[in-house]
Amino acid sequence: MDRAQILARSLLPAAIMATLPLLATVPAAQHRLSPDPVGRTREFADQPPLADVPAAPAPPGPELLAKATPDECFAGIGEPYPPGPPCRVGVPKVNQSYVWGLTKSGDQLWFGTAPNVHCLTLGKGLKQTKPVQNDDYVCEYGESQLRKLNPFLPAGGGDWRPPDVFLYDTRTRQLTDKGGDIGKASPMDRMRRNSTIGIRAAGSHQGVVLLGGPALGGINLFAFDSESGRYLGSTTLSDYGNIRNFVVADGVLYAGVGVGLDGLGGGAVLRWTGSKDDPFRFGVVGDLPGQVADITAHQGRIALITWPSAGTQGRVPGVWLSPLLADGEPGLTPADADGWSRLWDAGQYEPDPVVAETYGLGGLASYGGHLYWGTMHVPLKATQAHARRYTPTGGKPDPVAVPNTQRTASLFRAGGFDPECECEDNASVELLYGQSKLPAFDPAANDGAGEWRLTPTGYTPRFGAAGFGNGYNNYIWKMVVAGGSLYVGTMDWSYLGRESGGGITAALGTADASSYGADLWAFDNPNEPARPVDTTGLGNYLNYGIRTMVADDSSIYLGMANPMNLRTDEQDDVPEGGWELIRLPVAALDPSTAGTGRPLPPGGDASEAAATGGK
Ligand SMILES: [Ca+2]
Ligand SMILES: [Ca+2]
Ligand SMILES: [Ca+2]
Repeated sequence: MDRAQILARSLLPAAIMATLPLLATVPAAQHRLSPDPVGRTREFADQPPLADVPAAPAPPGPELLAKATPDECFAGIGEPYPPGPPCRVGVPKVNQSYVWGLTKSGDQLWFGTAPNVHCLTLGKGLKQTKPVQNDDYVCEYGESQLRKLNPFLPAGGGDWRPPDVFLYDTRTRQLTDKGGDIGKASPMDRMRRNSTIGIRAAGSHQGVVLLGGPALGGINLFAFDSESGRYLGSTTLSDYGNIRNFVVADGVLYAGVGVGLDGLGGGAVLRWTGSKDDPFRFGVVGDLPGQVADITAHQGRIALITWPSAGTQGRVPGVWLSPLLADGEPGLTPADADGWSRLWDAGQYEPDPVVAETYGLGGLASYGGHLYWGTMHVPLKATQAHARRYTPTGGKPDPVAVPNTQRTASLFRAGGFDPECECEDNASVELLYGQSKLPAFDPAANDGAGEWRLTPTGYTPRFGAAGFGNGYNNYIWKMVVAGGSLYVGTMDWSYLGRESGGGITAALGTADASSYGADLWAFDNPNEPARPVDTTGLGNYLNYGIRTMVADDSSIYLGMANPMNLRTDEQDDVPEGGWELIRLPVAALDPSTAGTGRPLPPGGDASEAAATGGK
């Protein structure tokens, strides 16, 4: 056991560690950082440096800037990991699967990764911990070497590895590993990095970059000086259990967090009051009933969406608005913490109350005077919740629960805000892509045997069906406004779900091989349907999701989710697994017709449609 492991064990009683959701240990000794500082590029990446790209005509498609490289050799479930890569024994494996936190500071992109999230989600969220191996990925769970080293580690966390931290300079096109700086600073810094599930959030302000994620006993935060690149230190905020997004509004940096383990204690909004000299100062300016997922500025306020926590019944995720930033002292202050109002919740759309509690809300953006958000659905999570509620003693399972509980991501917006009001029930909510009816279970029907009924949601979609018409688009995951358009990134699990059959196919249709991979859609103005920008993972159909996006005047930078940890053969005709950082040039639209929204045509006021379409 190395020094950090001893330290971790001495600091944290095994009883506490065993209750932690995922990891309870420190570094896998075999973990190593990318040997290739620039990453590989694809054919389409053969372009001049950004500064030399002409403004017009619009440059071509996606460009791979950086990608995870294999970090381990794999010789079979439960087998020791052979030395390498390169691997004389076994095959190369790429453990880092998501760009989980991404922020832009000047020309720099700072990001952190997360390991084997697909395995962790199945293991923790769905309690599926039977080891699985196929051509795409392996989840070892309780058979992993990490678990053998630390038997108190929950099996669901066996595929965890310490996350990476990188800096990509868009001007010099250099990728620099910054995770090593953390490890070198002190044993405590190293222990924090090596006890962080993944770097799930990143933000930057006033020359300070903050990267953080859920960890042992709280959230861990790491700070860098964005001007010098110098590592500034780390801290653990033990009151919180999760952190997903930062936002800068009116010159102030805010973060949304979950209180307690997995947000079981609700959520909070933190205002950063730090500096380079003292980077970890925060005040609580929002007190929410659910853990905070995404957060954005909207019409003089902060808007956010919440997520459910495991085991919290009756806490349906919602959309919340802060008091006006300009009221009283500049920005949000602790006096605003109890002043947030709920704009909407998933129970206003989803007719089945058990399914509603399993919704996540994902993607959040302010565009054309409207607030946009989407829904997120972990496959089979609602099926499990249904079984837990109605057959808790392991009775006969509902044979049609699978098709009736699957959901595809829906996309909403709210408009018609009166900026002077307190906003509860004031804005009109409109469904853009979704369903007018969904199955809901009535447990009292059939003399208590229960019955599923197709039930009105109360909404009529303005533009189209859920998932932009693709049943396997299960997350609206991230949104960003760039070049006058609103870009919406999804998770599309059709590749993973292609052989599901049965109830999945009945609910979502047959997976379409021509659209494997994450979708990116764009609204060019608030009044027309979105157009598909790319529906095949931006050059790699194993990229099942667009997890993070940031933008500047000419480009969107996309952090991709790709958990196919055994897809490392560069000679075969299948693309490779592991996270990707991609640049997509955006053609700037005419600012007179977009950006803040094209002027509405006479009689075409979006809020009128919302008044008739929403509830
Ligand atoms: Ca204020
Ligand atoms: Ca797709
Ligand atoms: Ca390949």
